Amino acid sequence: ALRTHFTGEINPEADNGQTVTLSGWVHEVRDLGGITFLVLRDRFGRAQVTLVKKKVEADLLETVKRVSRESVVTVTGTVKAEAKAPNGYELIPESITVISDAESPLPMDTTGKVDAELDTRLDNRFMDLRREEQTAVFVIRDTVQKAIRDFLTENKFMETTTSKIVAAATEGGTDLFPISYFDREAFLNQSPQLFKQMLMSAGLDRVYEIGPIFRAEEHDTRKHLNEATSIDIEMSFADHEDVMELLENMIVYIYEQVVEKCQPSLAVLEKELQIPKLPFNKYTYEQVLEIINNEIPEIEDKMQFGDDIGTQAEHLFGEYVFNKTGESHYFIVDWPTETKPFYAMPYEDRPEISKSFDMMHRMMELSSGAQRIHQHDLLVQRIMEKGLNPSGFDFYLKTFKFGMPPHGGFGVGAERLIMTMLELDNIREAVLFPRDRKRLSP
Ligand code: ATP
Ligand code: AMO
Repeated sequence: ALRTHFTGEINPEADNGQTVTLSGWVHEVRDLGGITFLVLRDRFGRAQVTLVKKKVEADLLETVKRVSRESVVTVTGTVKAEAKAPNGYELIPESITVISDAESPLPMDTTGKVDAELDTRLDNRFMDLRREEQTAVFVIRDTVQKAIRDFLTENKFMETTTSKIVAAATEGGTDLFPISYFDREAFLNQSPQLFKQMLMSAGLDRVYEIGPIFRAEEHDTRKHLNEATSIDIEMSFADHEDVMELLENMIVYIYEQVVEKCQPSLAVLEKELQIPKLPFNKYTYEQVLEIINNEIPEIEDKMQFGDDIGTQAEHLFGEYVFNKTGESHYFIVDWPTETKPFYAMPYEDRPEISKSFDMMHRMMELSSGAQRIHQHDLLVQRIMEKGLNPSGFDFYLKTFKFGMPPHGGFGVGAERLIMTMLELDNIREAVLFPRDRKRLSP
């Protein structure tokens, strides 16, 4: 076998004296004269292979001295408990095979001793991901996505997959990527919004999707991607309050699972997670305006009803909430109907505000959601008021004419969730192969 164990699976006491085979990358070779160490690295950590000059076969030592850093090797040897070694054990080798040589110089440093620029790292992402801090981010992301699936399955949600090639915009008309679709124009989908609502009419009742969304955002920021991953849910016979309750419970469950399952990765990143407290604080849009206008003097321009909450205001308000409550997560609810997409449900008694929310993290917006309009005629009216042509939405509007339950849902950006959880400086750190204004490869 090319491998009997991962490095992290070996128990110094229980496996002492056992013969095992490890495979991985040459993290480093330290030649101290009388003793040479080869540090082998795999996804789960590192193992020290120890070669004592007087005791080891000459050709084994020769192989180790010649092998270049980051080459792929297989080592079979005996486990020896050793308190001085990284995980409390070392491997006394019987055979060492170099399976694939790494050229030198390497395109970037993987030891963390040299700080590479983000661009260099992304250009050489395969190599960058060999750094344990980078591996840790994606180990945690894997746990987060599993936690979401478990949580939603437990709450009777069905995982669905909808098309990414579409004919219409959902989140406003400006930020679409057009593609050619035979002799017609089509677009990459900005959100599964219309599909997930149509599935409510189809009777699937509770659906979710974790999939790509495409947004032709022109700006180059630390929190925008042109291809992001959205965690979308839609639920029937529910209002915006039900949806918010599900969302805050989901976020807490995710944090709990990461704390429970990802301690080694959190330690690598030197992070201690604080599990958010339930229920999340709620501020109405109008309360936010009042606080911004009266209690946050750094914001010079007074805000008026209908204004969007800009980046600076969002940030300073996040600090305000954190200082007041000690919590990073909170909701802003009851947004002006005009600031939200056409599908958000206006309040019956105050149609200028809607049953909508943003879930915020101190650093940025994490999620938007709402109760949706489920009445056909009102929806048509809202589409027209947005300056859109209802005939482009026939396939969607039709599903509102033959029995549509009241429903609501949300979308959470997976990368923003990871970024805020791990306090990453740049959203690109949370994507394997990010797409931004300048980057189309790798
Ligand atoms: P030993 O008596 O175990 O051979 P040493 O103290 O005589 O060790 P060297 O053999 O020259 O020293 O080792 C050089 C360095 O490597 C020392 O700093 C030592 O602490 C360290 N070292 C020795 N053995 C191990 C081991 N098995 N794992 C990790 N570090 C070790
Ligand atoms: P919205 O447009 O707010 O809502 O998107 C939902 C969430 O997706 C993430 N997100 C992004 N992340 C990185 N880069 C981007 N360019 C980007 N754009 C969006 C954010 C955001 O909060 N259909 C609604 C959701 C719903 O109502 O169910 C929607 O798409 O975290």
